[in-house]
Amino acid sequence: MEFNLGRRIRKAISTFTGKALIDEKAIKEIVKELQRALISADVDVHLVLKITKEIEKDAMEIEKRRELDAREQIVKIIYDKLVELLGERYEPEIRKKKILLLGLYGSGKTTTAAKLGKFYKTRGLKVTLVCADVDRPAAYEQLKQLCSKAGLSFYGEKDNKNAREIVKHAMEKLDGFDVLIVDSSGRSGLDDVLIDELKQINEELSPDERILVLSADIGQVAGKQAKAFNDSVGVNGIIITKADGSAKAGGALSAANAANAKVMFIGTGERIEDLRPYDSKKYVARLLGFPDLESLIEKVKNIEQESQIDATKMIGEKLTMKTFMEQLKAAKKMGPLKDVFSMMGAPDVPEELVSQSEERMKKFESIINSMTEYERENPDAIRKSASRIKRIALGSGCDVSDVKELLRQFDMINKMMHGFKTDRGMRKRIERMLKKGFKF
Ligand SMILES: Nc1nc2c(ncn2[C@@H]2O[C@H](COP(=O)(O)OP(=O)(O)OP(=O)(O)O)[C@@H](O)[C@H]2O)c(=O)[nH]1
Ligand SMILES: [Mg+2]
Repeated sequence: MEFNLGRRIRKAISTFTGKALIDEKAIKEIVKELQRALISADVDVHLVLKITKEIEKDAMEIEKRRELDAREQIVKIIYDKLVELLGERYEPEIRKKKILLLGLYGSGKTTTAAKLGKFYKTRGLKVTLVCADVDRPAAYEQLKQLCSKAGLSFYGEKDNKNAREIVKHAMEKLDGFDVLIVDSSGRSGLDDVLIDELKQINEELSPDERILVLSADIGQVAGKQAKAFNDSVGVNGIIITKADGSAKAGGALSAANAANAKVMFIGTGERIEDLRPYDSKKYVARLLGFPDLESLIEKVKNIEQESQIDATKMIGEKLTMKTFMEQLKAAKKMGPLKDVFSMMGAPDVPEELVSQSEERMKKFESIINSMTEYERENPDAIRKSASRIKRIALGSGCDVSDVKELLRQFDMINKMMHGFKTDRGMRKRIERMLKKGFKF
């Protein structure tokens, strides 16, 4: 299923944006995952390597600049490259025209003829469908039924095996149509018989649009087929059908784009309404589950805010009583103790807990003031020595239990900070601990 591609890319992006730190490793990881996802959607390996290389290069440059919105910038690059890979946007002209649909067996020509007819009908044009499939016995009935279902006028000659004649008669007998859509025979391959028949219809009809109908499940072969049909009969563009049911739609769309075939519409279901003009931006947005790039970026921003930890400050720096106290002081200066928590990555501390903590903090500050320089750097030394604990308690006018409490809290925070380096879920654990009554 095509949503598989979407799901995999979405997952890769959310893993990436959820990282505490965007570094080379994180970029390499998402690039690898994108490669896997695209290759599994049958996108040509060379194309995959090309765009992922470009993504990697651009992302690495952003990483080097260490800008705050690196995540957003990188997600935007991925989005843009996917759009580039999948082609452009087609805007159908709403005007009088003659359309010839062609393609191999079962690609979806007849269904698409009806869908396309309905599309133009709902835009105010008078549409007639012509059955010029003289190969398959049931073709006449199939199109006729679809037409009556969609309220479209139909022309066909059940027993006539000459496609050119049918088209000729249709043109003679019908006037007053705005859009004439001709459904032609399928073949198992692009052989001389098919080419000849298409050329004949083409001469008779002189269509404004010759549209090749391709099924998404042929994947990257779509590129070769588009080229072959264009070389032999000439096509103006293609319609990719069954984009809803195939895991290879990405492969088909990207290959068509690489072969310079213009994707005009995509079919996304069996119902007559399931056809829409192609727009690679919308396609990617839908693939990723967002209506547009802006809303995707908005989401990324939120993830970023949720997980905002002052990672550069915390990581790599050994926590000592000194730095611990510096943080406490800084927080005091800044006012709300909430900032300390937010620096630890736990921004949503309940207010009551914070106000309760202020007093405790003052106590802690005086305890830390009673420590020697050595003790502040090596809290372990205090922990191991009952006499040090006693001396510090006395000096700060607190109880031994307060000193032990400080050590315990310090230890916890130290572990948490270590956890930030490796574990994003740690933040959740801190929050849980805080809710259970972890206090300063
Ligand atoms: N899910 C899905 N099914 C589609 C779509 N387009 C066509 N189909 C189905 O594909 C099958 C073949 O469609 P047709 O329209 O008969 O194909 P065709 O190219 O006219 O086939 P021949 O005339 O035999 O060459 C039918 O069962 C359609 O319902 C689509 O966009 N999505
Ligand atoms: Mg057909």
